[in-house]
Amino acid sequence: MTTRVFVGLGSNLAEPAEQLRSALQAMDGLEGTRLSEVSAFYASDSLLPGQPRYTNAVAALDTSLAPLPLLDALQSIETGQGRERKERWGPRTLDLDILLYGHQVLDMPRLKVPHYHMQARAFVLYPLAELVPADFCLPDGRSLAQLLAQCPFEGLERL
Ligand code: A4P
Ligand code: MG
Repeated sequence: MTTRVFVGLGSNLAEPAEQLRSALQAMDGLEGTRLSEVSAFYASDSLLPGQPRYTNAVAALDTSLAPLPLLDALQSIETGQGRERKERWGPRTLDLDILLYGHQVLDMPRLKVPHYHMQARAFVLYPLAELVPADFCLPDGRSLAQLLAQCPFEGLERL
């Protein structure tokens, strides 16, 4: 049995679009996992001033990996692509966030799903909207349409 998972990809160092493409390929190669769909790539300013612009996208995976093994696998892809964890929110070659894992709500020390900031980030919500039906809802019942209405597209550049 597989679960539909949405992963947010972000990079603002070392050829961001290439980083995203490599990560998509790596995710498709994970055990029990198939990359099903990918959004367009989007550029936007960093939420922290003084950092390079980000490239972001969202991918839909179908995976038989349980949540924590999937997180481990995504973190090894980040590390494999040269991610160094120095400061929280620092510039990074690759950030892979589990946005949604089926309709599950997970509150573990290492893994919180839905991802804590996704409901207010245009660079997550607009690419996600490309991959789901118009009436899609988060596990807490909030509709994606409602979240999009509160989150202006302004500042996002579709690449
Ligand atoms: N963790 C908990 N829940 C999850 C989850 N659902 N998915 C834990 C992935 N990881 C999760 O993450 C820190 C820890 O969160 C992990 O060890 C994991 O156990 P991290 O990726 O090492 O740290 P981080 O990315 O620096 O922190 P965080 O809060 O994830 O930062 P964000 O939210 O990713 O923000 N501007 C633009 N335009 N685009 C961006 O992508 N990203 C950031 C970083 C800032 N500004 C940005 C962007
Ligand atoms: Mg992260």
